[in-house]
Amino acid sequence: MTVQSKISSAAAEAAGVLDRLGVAPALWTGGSRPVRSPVTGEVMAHVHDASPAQVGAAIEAAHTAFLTWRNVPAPRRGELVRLLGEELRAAKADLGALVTLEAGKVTSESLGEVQEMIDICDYAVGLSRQLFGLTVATERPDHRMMETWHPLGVVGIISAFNFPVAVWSWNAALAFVCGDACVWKPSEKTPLTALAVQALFERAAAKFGEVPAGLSSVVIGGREVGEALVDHPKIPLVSATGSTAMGRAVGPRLAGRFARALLELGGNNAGIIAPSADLDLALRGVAFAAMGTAGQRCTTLRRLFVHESQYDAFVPRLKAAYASVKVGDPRAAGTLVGPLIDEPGFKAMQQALADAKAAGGSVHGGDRVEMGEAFYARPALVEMPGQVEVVKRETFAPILYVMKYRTLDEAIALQNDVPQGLSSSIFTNDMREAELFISARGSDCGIANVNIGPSGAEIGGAFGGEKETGGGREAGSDSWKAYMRRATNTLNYGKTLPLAQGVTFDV
Ligand code: UN1
Repeated sequence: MTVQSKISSAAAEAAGVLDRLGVAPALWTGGSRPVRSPVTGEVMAHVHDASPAQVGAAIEAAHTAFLTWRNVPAPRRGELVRLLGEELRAAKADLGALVTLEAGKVTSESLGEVQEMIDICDYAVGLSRQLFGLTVATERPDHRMMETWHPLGVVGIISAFNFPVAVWSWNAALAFVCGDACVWKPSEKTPLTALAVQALFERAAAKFGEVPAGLSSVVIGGREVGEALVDHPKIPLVSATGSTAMGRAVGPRLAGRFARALLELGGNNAGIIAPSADLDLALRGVAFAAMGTAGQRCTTLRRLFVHESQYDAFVPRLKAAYASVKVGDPRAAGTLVGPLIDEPGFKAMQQALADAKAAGGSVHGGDRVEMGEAFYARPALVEMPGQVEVVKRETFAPILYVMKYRTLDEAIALQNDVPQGLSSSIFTNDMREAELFISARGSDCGIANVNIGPSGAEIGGAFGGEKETGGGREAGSDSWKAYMRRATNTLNYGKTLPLAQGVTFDV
């Protein structure tokens, strides 16, 4: 197949998928913003940026929708999310194909991303009957004290290209059952999947029958659209996923107006291969975590600390896996590593490799794989003499820095000695090492795993990290609390008015 015929097939495939998913052609043709497929480099569509007036109108409509939606009983709100999950199940193959075309993920990972959406919908449906607060013992007779959780308002969602649809669903599925409305600014690089998800939401809403207009909307555009969400007084919570630089801009602006920020920023995730590690298992865990999604997950494994006793047994096997992995069209069977998102992504990778070399690293792989206008690269394994500056910085590309360690305390200190704190893992069969790693003096990350890599989390746990990762928690556990406001209620069913702390105030 020539490059040209591959290109046209990508654009044609996108058109077919958008049509089947019910996205009106007017939404993805004739606009000023071209949408390129990283698979072929070809322009697939031209979407329309939202004007400031349109963004404002979407937020106002969402706020009006919220005023109605908050009165709908939560289990009934769950029914909308159940219907959304059904639409996603029916559209899984098509939406997965569009994720591949727009974000460049291999088919299995794109389907996994849609599955993650389905999973969070199922989770949110159950949650819609469990948004409970505590009843607390009160010090006063004939009193009751309790907490109630109420809908919060409009949630602004800013998402990144690498999980173009799942991240929206982690936020939106919870927000909808919590009684909130959502306005979504997808990455400029992946607006088509957002339009497709909005079309599926509208199908679910039509089946539900009484969803207020504007409960969910998509606003496409650049930084200024994100800023409009961040600055709008009718948005009490912005959930933003992306770079630490983005978070640094968003966080203080939200703080300035006392709005909530749920930040999901950079990761620089490590793995430790301990003396007792099962090397077969570790090899598979490291390969997926470091090379999967072409190194473009926030949870991607970027730093590997191998015990000196295992280095010569493990690292050559890992190098062989790097050399054998199939890089290419993510739609093709057998491909494990698809393209980088774009040219700046490829250049950042090459720059990091040059910096690593200059710092004494020995680079294996990392070369460009020629595929027309698109940017494919072989994943790179870099043996480093130590954890120098380039290793401490997050480069969103398939680069794994490998280093030796002697003691576990040293490995844990190295793993924690980066600005980011998202995910981490240890491969060990020593129970003491495993427990130490996840203890208070172990990993300082929001996610700490044993005998699995740092990526590929399930939705049931709270997802997020510490330090420059931003501190936010999304998806499972009690993450839903970010999308609601808590009221503490004290009720007096007696005939006297005892004051707390024994205070007297007799009039
Ligand atoms: C991200 O990389 O932006 O744990 C999110 C994982 C996925 C989510 C990653 N469930 O790798």
